[in-house]
Amino acid sequence: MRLVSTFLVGLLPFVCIVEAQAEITVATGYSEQGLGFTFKSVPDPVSNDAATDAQFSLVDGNRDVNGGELAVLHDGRVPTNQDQPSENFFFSAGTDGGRIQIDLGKMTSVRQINTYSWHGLTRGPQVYKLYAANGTADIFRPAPKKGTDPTTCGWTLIASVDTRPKEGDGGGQHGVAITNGNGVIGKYRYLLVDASRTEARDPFGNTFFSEIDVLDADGPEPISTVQKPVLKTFDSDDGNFHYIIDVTEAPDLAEWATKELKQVILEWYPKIVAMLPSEGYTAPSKVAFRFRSDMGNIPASATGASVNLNVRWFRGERDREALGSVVHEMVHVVQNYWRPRRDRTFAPTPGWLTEGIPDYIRWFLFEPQSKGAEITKGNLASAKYDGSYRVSGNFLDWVTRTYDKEIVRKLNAAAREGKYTEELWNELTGKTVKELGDEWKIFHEKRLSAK
Ligand SMILES: [Ca+2]
Ligand SMILES: [Zn+2]
Repeated sequence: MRLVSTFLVGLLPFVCIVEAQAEITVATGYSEQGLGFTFKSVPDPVSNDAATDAQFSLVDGNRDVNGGELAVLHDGRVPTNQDQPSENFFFSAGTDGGRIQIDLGKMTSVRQINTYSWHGLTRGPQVYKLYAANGTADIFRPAPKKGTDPTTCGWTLIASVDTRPKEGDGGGQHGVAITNGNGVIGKYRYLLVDASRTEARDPFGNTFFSEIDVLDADGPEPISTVQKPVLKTFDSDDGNFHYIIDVTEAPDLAEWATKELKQVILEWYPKIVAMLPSEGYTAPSKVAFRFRSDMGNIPASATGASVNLNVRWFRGERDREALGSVVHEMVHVVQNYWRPRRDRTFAPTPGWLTEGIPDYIRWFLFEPQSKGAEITKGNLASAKYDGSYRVSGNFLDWVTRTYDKEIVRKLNAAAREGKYTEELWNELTGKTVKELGDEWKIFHEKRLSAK
């Protein structure tokens, strides 16, 4: 007993010193689907903080020219979807991060530092060390390159941040809030962000940094200018699937989206998942559908577990092709052929099959009554089995009915596992794909001339 007391007493002064220096807290927030940078423990990004008018400069590393300039880090704006390179700053592909210096212009009572990022894959999480300096020490060097420990030249290490999950690639929105209890972190003029890549398995490990906010204890009340997204969320009845429809950019389509679109998602996403299984594979359980007005002439697209819907096109097609196109994109989400892979022996799937499977499911299972993928006298001459989209969809329908009811499931499993080869057609039907293509064409020629 006595021994313990002595031990505690002996330790106390040491504990006090540590506490007096700093009690830095790093809070993190994460949202896989991207819920408008709204986190429990991390405040909203703001546009009137001490970083807004600060000078950002590159100390080390190269900016990826596919992304935005350093200015996007303090423009008060955050991306509106997970793949918006121009709204993020990130270091060059294949490099290991770099260093960014922030000059606040004057000594500032730094109360809080918040950083935000968003990407669907490994470029979502943040890995960096944050240093601060007042810049008055004789040994102070404002721009220490990688390889130089900033604490040896007038900088103080404030925090080490790593928001990578234990498992998975961490795609989604990440927020980090660095604070010091209820007090200030310190009086500083300079900050140094020493960023590392999140992984080195492929060249794409550098974080998509969206915004860095520095809150001044003596500054104005922070104003969030982030446009809060209008999200319709719902789950499947069995609770296995979670969906978001983001109608922020299409309020006029909200009612249609929450009735007809929602109905199709609820019915067809689980159906497609069940239709396209493969060993050890779990399809995404959270899927986001976002109306976007920056898609040019692309009606709809899919990346990861996100489906993008072109607002203008959906306005025109809502009573025509809209729902079918969403079914097509949901098939891409389930196909998941683009998962990041370490295995270089992975055989790529030809584009005509990647697009033929979604169009087969769309035109022959979801909306057969629309007869949108028919071979007619008008298109017969140019029809080829690998003509992609609805022509290949028609070919897959014919092979399914003629040779193997399960062939689409088998082709998909092979494609997802990187094992697709033309040889597979022989194994499954006893014919080469070209022979099948010829037979399919003759079938349609006969059918059409008999009319
Ligand atoms: Ca920004
Ligand atoms: Zn497609």
